[in-house]
Formats: sequence, C-alpha cells, structure tokens
Amino acid sequence: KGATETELRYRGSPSPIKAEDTKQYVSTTGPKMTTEEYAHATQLYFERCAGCHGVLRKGATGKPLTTDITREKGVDYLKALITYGSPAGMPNWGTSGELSPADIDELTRFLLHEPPSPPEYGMKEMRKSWNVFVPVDKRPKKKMHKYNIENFFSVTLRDSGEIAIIDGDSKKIVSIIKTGYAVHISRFSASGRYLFTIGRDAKIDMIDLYMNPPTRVAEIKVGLEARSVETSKYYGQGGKFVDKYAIAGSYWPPQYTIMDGDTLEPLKIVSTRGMTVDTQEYHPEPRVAAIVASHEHPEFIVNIKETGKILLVNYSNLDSLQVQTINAARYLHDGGWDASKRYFLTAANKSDKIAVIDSKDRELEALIDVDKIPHPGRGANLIDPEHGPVWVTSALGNDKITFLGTDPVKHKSKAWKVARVLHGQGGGSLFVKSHPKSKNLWVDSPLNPDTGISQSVAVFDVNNLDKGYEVLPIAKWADIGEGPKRVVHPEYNQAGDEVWFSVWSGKEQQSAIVVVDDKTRKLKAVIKDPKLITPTGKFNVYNTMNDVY
Ligand code: DHE
Repeated sequence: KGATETELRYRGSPSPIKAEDTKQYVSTTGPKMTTEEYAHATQLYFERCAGCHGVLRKGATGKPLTTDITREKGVDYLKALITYGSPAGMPNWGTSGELSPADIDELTRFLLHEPPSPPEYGMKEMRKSWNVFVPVDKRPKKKMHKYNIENFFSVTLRDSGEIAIIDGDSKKIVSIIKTGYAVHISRFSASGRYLFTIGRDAKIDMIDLYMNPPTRVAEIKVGLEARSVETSKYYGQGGKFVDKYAIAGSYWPPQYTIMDGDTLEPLKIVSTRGMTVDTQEYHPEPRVAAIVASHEHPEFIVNIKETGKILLVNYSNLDSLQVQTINAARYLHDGGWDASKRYFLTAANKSDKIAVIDSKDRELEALIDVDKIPHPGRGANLIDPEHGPVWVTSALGNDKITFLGTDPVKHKSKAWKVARVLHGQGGGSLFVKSHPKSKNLWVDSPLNPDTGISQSVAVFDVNNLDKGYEVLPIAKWADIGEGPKRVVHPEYNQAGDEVWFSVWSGKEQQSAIVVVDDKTRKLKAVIKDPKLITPTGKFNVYNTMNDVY
C-alpha cells in the first residue's frame, strides 16, 4: 500500500497545458458529447491524468488510453476504473471524492473519442517569447557584490513561481527572483556565472550572478511543458564551448532546443518523436527527461523517456548536427555522473534498471537491474570500504538503497553490478547525497506516507555501513508549526561540511531550510523567512557546475 501511495503522490502534478490551447475533435464515432463537455473533460484530463497516461494517451507510467483500447474496454469498465482505482496504481478518483460522478461520466465519454492535440511550438513561437533584458555588452565585466558566488544556493520556491538565491556563507537571502510556474531545476553555466532555471511551463530564465543583486538577463519559452535545462561544459578545443550553449528538453512538444549560452537565442530545435527501443513502435510523445553535459566530448547526453533511448547530441556543428542514439530501456528519468565524470548513470524507472553510458567511448556500458522504481536524482558517489568507488540510488517503491560499482579498473568484479544494498527508513525516497569530503550518506523519504519518516532523514556512516542509520528529525528542528513538512533534497555547501535540507510545507504554511553540520550531524542553522514558500530543490553553484555529488 505504502509504495502505491508514494508513487501516486509523485506522479500527481497537473500538466500546465490548457484545454483552450488544444485542437479538439468531437467525432461522430464516439458517444454523444457537446463541445463544452469535451473541453471540460480535456482540462480534467490534463490536470489529473496526462502526467501518467501522456497528453496523447499513448501511455507512460499509466496504461495507454487510445480509442482502440478504450472502446474495447467499454463504458462500464472505464467508469469503474476511474471511480474505484486499481491495485496497479490508478487512483480512486470517485470514492476519494476528488471527482464527481458527472465528471467521471464526462471523462469516460472523452476517453472514447480521439484525444485533442496540443499545439506545436517551433521557432516562430520561441522567438516571440524570447527577451533579452540586459544585452551582453551592458553586463558587468566582474562581480559587483561581495558574496562568494560559488557558495550560492539557488532554491526552487515551487508554488510561488520564484527562486531564492541564498548566500551559503551568511545563510542570508540575497535575492528572490520571479521566474514562472513551478521551477523544476536550476543549472549553472560552466564558468558558474549564469544560472538557468526551467519551469514546468517550459519557461527558461537566465540570471547573471555577477550583478548586484543577481538579475534576470534573458528569458524564453521552449514549449508548453518541460523539466530539464543544461549548459555546454566541454573544456577541450581551447575552451571554446565554455558557456557557449544552453539546451532544454521539453515534455510537450516532445523536442529539445539548443540555445545561445549568453542570450538564450533559440538556434536549433530537434523533435524526439520516433520508435520505442523494445517493440519498435511509433511513439508520438517521447518526453525529454534528464540532460547532462559531457566532459569528454562537445556533447549533451539526452534521456528520451518513452522511447527508452539516450541521445549523444554533438554541438560542435549545429548545421550538421550529429546525434548518436543509444538503446537503453523505458522510461528514462533522472541520473548523474560517477566520480570520474566519465560514466553517466540514469534510471529507467518503469523497467527498474540503471543504464550506464560511457561518455568517452560513446556507448552503453551496462544495463543493471535494481529493485522497484529507482529514483537517484543525480545520485551519490562514495568509496565503499569493501567495493571501492560506487554510485548510489534510493527508490520510490521500497526502502532499498542500492550501491553500484563504478570502477572497472581496480574493482572489476563489482563494476556495473549491485555491490551492496542497504535498507533505509522506507519507500518514497527521492534523493540521496554525499560529498568527496564527507563520510556520510544522506537519504530522504519525503513521499513516505508515515509522517515520522517523511519529516526526517536517514544518515549512514560510509565507513561503518553495517551499523545501520541514524535518524535526524529535520522538520522538528525547523520548528515551524503545522503542515506536511516533507524533508526533501539534501545538498552540500561548497566546502562539503554542511548539508542543506528543504522542509517543504503547504503554500499557506511556513516552510524552512535546515542546515546540518556534516561532521557532528548537529543542527547548524534554520533559515526561515515568509518569502521561503514551498522550497524543494536546492542547487549549490560550485557542486552543480562541477558535478560534485
Ligand atoms: Fe522532478 C529532477 C521530472 C516531480 C523535484 N525531475 C527531475 C528531472 C526530471 C524530473 C526529468 C531531471 C532533470 C535533469 O536532471 O535534467 N519530476 C519530474 C516529473 O515528471 C515529476 C514526476 C512529475 C511532475 O509533474 O513534475 C516530477 N520533482 C517532482 C516533484 O514533485 C519534486 C519532488 C518537487 C518539485 O519541486 O516539483 C521534484 N525533480 C525535483 C528536483 C530535481 C528533479 C529537486 C533535481 C534533482 C537534482 O539534484 O538534480
């Protein structure tokens, strides 16, 4: 039960696509439905169903719901499924009271019609949305404030459409910047000067950290829905690609966009529609998940969720783009580098596998079986006393924390194999973290249904892994009153001697950031401010730009 509940909480975010932006067809072959009913059902579908079943209903974490399938299942079956849910993870929208019988009737009929199609979004639309607020020649030549940029944290304020820039040294909020609907992640340019954020609505904001205070210098919208942004980090060829490009992947339309790294000018848009890795069937909506920048070649590594393919996109000549396609497994989600930054390890979460890409030799190094919905974030790298260098992931579906060997030279027998499995507090874990200077491994569990577990964090001693974990009551330490107070996303400071946690409460409630001393595991600071609304992801400039985790 716990696992299903936690998985649902994770998947449940509504799609920001609006029904009125879609092309809708009320066909004569489906059951009777007015255009108003179809439009209303479309909005309900985007808010409740599209996250799992896909905008075009081709299926992802949820089953496909195309008319060849729904018409065979019939009205009674569909109504019962929406009302009561299923053990496989479908929520009980009816009995939970979230949808009325009239809504369910409308949704059922909607599923028997062809799906509406959201608009395409190409160069014309992107250029219209593109704004440069401060041209390159008007930007400062040097840092205009006293702060150490490399110890800034960019913090997602999920429900207020903002990010906070917090100075890691003083723990002061340096600036709150309006970005747009639910920023998902922050990434930094290779030099660390520019911060890029991407919202669920596919809007990118580019912030110049040299300015006092850090200020937005450009923006663009690359689609209707998105999750990933990254910048070129290849230092070879005289460093000519440092800060040169940015890339964003979108969920809708299914495509990625390469932009100028100084201005966000859109340069190249590439569709990801195509055949799935296993059954080799056409998929109209392969969403772009995690993107990382290779350190070995002028390349971006791009996860395509629904087709289960990983693309190596070489940006050295955009007019003759070379894209190498590596077969992995469905549905690719998040991932990060091993400590050597040669191997990219990424979760194929519905196949319960971790794919390993060798970015130097440009090939699939391994596909490793792990247990029930791995969710690493960027993962954690540490030295296992028995097995040498390992990369770690936790899971949504159970309490397992899996160590994978990453050293094919000195620890060959464990390389790309499960070297060790620890048991944490429970399922519903999203992120793990360690640091080259630390002896701790931190494991959150924000989506666990037990509040004792979701409001605390487990910490393991890397040199004494059999001892089990210590539980730190992070939400209690924050002392912020009522609310869900999920403890999420450990992130180290630049020095690697502090770990920061978000205590993520409701929009109307107080949230906080709790800073723990990594050595003593004692509370070091609580950052509380009415402006810190629903903090989730936090990204330290130095660690994120250098891929230290
Ligand atoms: Fe995330 C990373 C997608 C829900 C917080 N999330 C990612 C990435 C993807 C993704 C593809 C990898 C980006 C990269 O590295 O380039 N996330 C999705 C979803 O599709 C999903 C399941 C549902 C949705 O509708 O968005 C989802 N994610 C969430 C949340 O509910 C979280 C917990 C809170 C929030 O802010 O929305 C959340 N996701 C994060 C964070 C990262 C992330 C903090 C970056 C982790 C890191 O350390 O790099």
